[in-house]
Amino acid sequence: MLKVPDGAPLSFAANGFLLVESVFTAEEMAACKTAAKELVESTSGPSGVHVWMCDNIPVRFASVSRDLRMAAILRPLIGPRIEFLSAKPVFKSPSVHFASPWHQDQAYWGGATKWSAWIALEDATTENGCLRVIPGSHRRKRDHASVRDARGFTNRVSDDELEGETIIDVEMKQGDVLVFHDRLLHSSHPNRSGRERWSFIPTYRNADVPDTSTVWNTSKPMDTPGRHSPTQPKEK
Ligand SMILES: O=C(O)CCC(=O)C(=O)O
Repeated sequence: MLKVPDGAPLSFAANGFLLVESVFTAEEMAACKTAAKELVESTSGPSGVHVWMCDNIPVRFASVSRDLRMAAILRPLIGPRIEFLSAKPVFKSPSVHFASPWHQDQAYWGGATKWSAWIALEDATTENGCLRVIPGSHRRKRDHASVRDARGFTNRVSDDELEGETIIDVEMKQGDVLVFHDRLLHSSHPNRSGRERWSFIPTYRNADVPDTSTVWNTSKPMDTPGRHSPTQPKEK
């Protein structure tokens, strides 16, 4: 039974993120990891981020993104009419030793607020590259430097600019979900575990709020009768 924390909207408004534990089962997450490895491991660049738009996302991952449990978590935060936009399997290879740099997703997207959900396909720890966040940082847009190197993530906030900020390491168990605002400053630890680390990050917006972002020209309503259940995927 899904347990959304009491006071979720207030906590999200204050912090810019919300952790919900035990949303998906170990079997669901293991099946997603196996599928993600087959589909994108060989094509993931050093950043490990692969993007699927909502009209070309494999069914298993569309189902997780639009699952009723996700809708139950997101509705109190976003409102009744949610649009699913896109999703990213994120692979931290054991042979890539750098951290994902600090950034706000809005620096890439612009436009109206988006909400993303970092879904732990396996346990995420400080050793294998869990997410790091700065509570309350969603209240202010930060300047990002434009950087082009082998690490990907072309918009970055440097570590020096974050002196004095409170940084939280978000260790998560397989199946936990961290919802976060697109202005939340986040990064992740390098993967020093010697093993891979997989996560999956769908992104959403409020269908009732006009959005000037040009990143998406497709979206799907969260609630579509007859969509697939993640426990009975039709295909990858
Ligand atoms: O999962 C990670 O390591 C970081 C991913 C990330 O920050 C992003 O895709 O915006």
